[in-house]
Amino acid sequence: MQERFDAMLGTATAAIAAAEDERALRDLEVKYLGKKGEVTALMAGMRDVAPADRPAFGQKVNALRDEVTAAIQARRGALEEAELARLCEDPTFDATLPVAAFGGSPRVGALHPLTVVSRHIEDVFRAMGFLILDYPEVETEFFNFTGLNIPPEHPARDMQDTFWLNDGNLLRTHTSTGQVRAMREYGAPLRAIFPGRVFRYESVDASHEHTFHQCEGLMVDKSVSVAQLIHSMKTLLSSIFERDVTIRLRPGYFPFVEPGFELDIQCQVCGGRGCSVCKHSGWVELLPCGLVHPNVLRHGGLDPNEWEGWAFGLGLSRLVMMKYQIEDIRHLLGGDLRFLAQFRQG
Ligand code: FA5
Repeated sequence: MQERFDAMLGTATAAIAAAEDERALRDLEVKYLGKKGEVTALMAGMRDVAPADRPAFGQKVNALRDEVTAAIQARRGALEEAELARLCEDPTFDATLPVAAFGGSPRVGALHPLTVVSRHIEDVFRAMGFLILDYPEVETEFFNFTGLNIPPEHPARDMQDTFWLNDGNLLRTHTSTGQVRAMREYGAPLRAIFPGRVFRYESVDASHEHTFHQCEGLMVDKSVSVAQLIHSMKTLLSSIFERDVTIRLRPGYFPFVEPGFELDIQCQVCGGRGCSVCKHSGWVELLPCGLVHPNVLRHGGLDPNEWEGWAFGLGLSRLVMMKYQIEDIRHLLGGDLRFLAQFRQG
């Protein structure tokens, strides 16, 4: 019996060592280790062996199978190395080409959920005649604070902890920076949204990031109303959630609006029962808004006796969390591809 096994091992290892490519190696793998392979057939012959000899027989077949497997692996490694060496010598080989060029399937990327929702918002507002504007992330103190009726020493500056830069500029703490910029750039009447990234020096938890996204909206016209504002917000939120959502308005203080409101949305992650996202309150603060303060219109170069405006500052990151039931804001910018792959469409 031992001679028979040795002979088979000898033939198999010689053939494996001589295999010139992966295809030949795979044929040998099937020939010896496949379901109907020669080593597998030996195991099937166990029933013809005397019961007392079966354990020894089984061990020998296993050892033979292990040796053949090891020989195949070694040869496969050698073939791969040789192929790599050949490619490295080949001046036409481009290591940056997608895997598909070599017959594999390329990893398909996905739009980030923030991009998906941001584009959705842009579509809704574009249909209502709004411009989509993009303003700098590094801002002057004027556009972030003073122009928004928050002069130096005003306590409201402490409402948003700020990353100050050495040159006196700052990382914008909100997208409201676009309000005065847009008024100066386009005058009135004006309808615009400015989605973008904002930064705050604050501690991070499930619903707070130091870097997150907002989308500001601004409408300036001869006569505007809170009813219009609420209608636009309802239109937006129903479109995003593809159903009627429950919202509530509370009075809110922001120096750049008067009156100011906080629009909360019932937590879509827990359905209002309470979870880490809504801090167990059932509501998520999503969208402060209000009528533009006359001083802000003035800073924008507009006469408050002639023009009125409303504005909102949507917490885009929180909206994305609500829409996709993401329980922790840190997933959004965490860069984990397993998280992002879940948003692949099609
Ligand atoms: C503002 O940023 C105002 N500029 C909004 C505004 C615009 C008011 C126009 C009136 C008129 P606030 O600091 O509350 O307000 O932030 C707005 C939204 O951003 C919040 O409702 C919340 O959804 C989101 N947000 C605030 N801080 C964070 C944070 N650390 N992480 C994630 N989202 C946040």
